[in-house]
Amino acid sequence: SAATATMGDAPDVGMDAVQRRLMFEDECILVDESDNVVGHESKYNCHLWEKILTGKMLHRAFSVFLFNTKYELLLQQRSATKVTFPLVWTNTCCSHPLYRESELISENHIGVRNAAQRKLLDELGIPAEDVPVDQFVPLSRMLYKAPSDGKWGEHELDYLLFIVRDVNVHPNPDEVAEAKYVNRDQLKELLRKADAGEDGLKLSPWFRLVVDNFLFKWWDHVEKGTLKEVSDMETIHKL
Ligand code: DMA
Ligand code: MN
Repeated sequence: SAATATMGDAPDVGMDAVQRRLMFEDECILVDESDNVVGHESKYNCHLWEKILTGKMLHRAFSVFLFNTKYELLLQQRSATKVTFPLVWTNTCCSHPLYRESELISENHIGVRNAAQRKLLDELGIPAEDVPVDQFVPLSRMLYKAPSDGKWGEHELDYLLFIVRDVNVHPNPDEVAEAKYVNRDQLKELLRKADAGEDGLKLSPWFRLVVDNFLFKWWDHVEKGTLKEVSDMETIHKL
């Protein structure tokens, strides 16, 4: 309880109850740098910067980039109650495949696809039938590490999944402060504002890595319907 918490635990005292539950219920998949499963650990421990620095908390994650059929990209602003990276703007949906049978299936990346479908519903209210698992195009994997505020951070092996579909969106306020579609010019304007520190606008570090290394090149293939040609699930990009 708050009364018995030590000063060192002080940041957890104010942790949102919904996010706290997920921190202890979600069991993430620990991997090595080649993406072999080596164990599992609570979402809470996986995101403690002090533990990340030991090098033992690398876990599997995914990042969905959803485009409508006008080829606009759906972005979200994370809710103020997120423990890591609150209020930053980022790609459509991110989370972790969990240490459970349905999300550990490696064949055709089914486990990660199942997790993506689960979280698109949870975060954005997108019905599963609007995002059939076979419609995700896994494009690549990237490995990155990034501190958040205070004692939290990320160290992930992140599957980048693209999908082009018109969908129903009903954001869950526990997860998402705002959601909006952007075209390329609108995204460039967001990048400019974030770089200039205008409007207090912040982007997530993983979204920035994808933007800087891959996104605009892949966007061409979204428009041409040739995404599968640029898929490379053999390489793990260390960024
Ligand atoms: C974790 O996302 C995954 C990436 C790629 C940053 P998250 O913090 O949004 O996870 P969750 O939605 O499970 O809290
Ligand atoms: Mn993570």
